[in-house]
Amino acid sequence: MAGRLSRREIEELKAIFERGNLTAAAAELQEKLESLKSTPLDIAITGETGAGKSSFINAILGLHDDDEGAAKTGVTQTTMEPMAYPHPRLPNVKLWDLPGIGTESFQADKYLNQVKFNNYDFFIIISATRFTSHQTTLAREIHKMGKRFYYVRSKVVYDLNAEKRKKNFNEARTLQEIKEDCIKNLRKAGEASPRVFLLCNWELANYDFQLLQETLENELDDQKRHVFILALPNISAKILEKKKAELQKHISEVALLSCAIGALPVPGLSLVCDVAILVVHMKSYCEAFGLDDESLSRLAEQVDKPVAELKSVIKKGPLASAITKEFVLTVLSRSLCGALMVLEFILNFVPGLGSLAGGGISFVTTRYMLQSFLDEAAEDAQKVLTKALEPKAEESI
Ligand SMILES: Nc1nc2c(ncn2[C@@H]2O[C@H](COP(=O)(O)OP(=O)(O)O)[C@@H](O)[C@H]2O)c(=O)[nH]1
Ligand SMILES: [Mg+2]
Repeated sequence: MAGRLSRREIEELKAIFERGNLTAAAAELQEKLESLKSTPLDIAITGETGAGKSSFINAILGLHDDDEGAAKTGVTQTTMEPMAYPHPRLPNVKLWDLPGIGTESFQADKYLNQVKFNNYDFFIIISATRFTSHQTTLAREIHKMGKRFYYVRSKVVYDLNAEKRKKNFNEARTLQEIKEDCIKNLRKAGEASPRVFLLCNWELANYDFQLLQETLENELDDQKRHVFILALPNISAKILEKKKAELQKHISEVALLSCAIGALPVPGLSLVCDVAILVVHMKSYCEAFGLDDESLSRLAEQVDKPVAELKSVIKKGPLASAITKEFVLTVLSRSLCGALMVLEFILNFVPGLGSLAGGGISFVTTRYMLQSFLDEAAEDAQKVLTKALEPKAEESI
């Protein structure tokens, strides 16, 4: 049952009320949720000029090369200053376009000091060609400085196209050979377990992007993983599912906050609940899934389909901009019945919770509302993705 509370939730709910100090509990929860939102994640992108660093940054940020806030591609950066590209929705997530490593005078240790290596969570070395000595010294130096790096071989389509001319061409084998060559070279540079990923910046849904993303996720701590997942471009059903799971993890904290701040009665309804909290979180769910005008227009442009066509499959919820207090009140009155059923279930099955009265109701309502909204938004997002990836309808002559 969607509304079923876990033992942990019940314990947390009880603890808040037993402690009696709701203001302190609210402040604590607020701080926890805020710190999650403001967790910084700084990813350094380095490699030779022309390797595809700027294109990779745009692909991760879900931006077109010409979009505002996108990294300029096809231009040589002449300064030694790293350029920050904040995520369009999560400004604490930044991709750093580092200066190219190709110059003759390149010295890895100097370079790393100049770009302030300690500011980054990890490095991604991008290469579009065979392994070079600059890459080797850079990899070795990053390792020596105690930082992690991932090696990305971009533009693999070029390699595949070149190999295709040969008689016994086999795509999987060619990719494997490129990868093994990179691994061998990184081992020579002293990296015991090199992590190598082949990809094309224009086709992130293919090749090793998913593997790269999963490897990064596994190697980040909980808070950084949360922001990393939410920052991912909505290019696959799997990413959408992960976002949903990540948002779901924090619903009960938001619901606890709603009850701890001593939620007010909702006008016109026999309910207590913090409508403002619902507005903020529902909006952020939509934005995480790209269910906002800006993201949909960008997606429409990328897949060359009218935005109305993508919007036509959104059946459940409104877009981020339409989530207002009034909207939430309408949904609340509609789902009042569902929330109360859940409440009744809890009061009957969890002895001792009945006394929580208003706070308990607020917890249950908030949790129920967020859960149903998250389910619906995720469903809409999957439909939009399917529509976007569908082959274009034959144009009539
Ligand atoms: N085919 C292909 N071209 C790419 C890829 N990534 C970048 N490019 C192109 O390679 C050129 C250099 O890319 P850019 O991102 O500016 O490289 P940077 O100098 O490392 O920032 C540009 O013309 C890009 O459009 C890729 O994965 N595949
Ligand atoms: Mg560049």
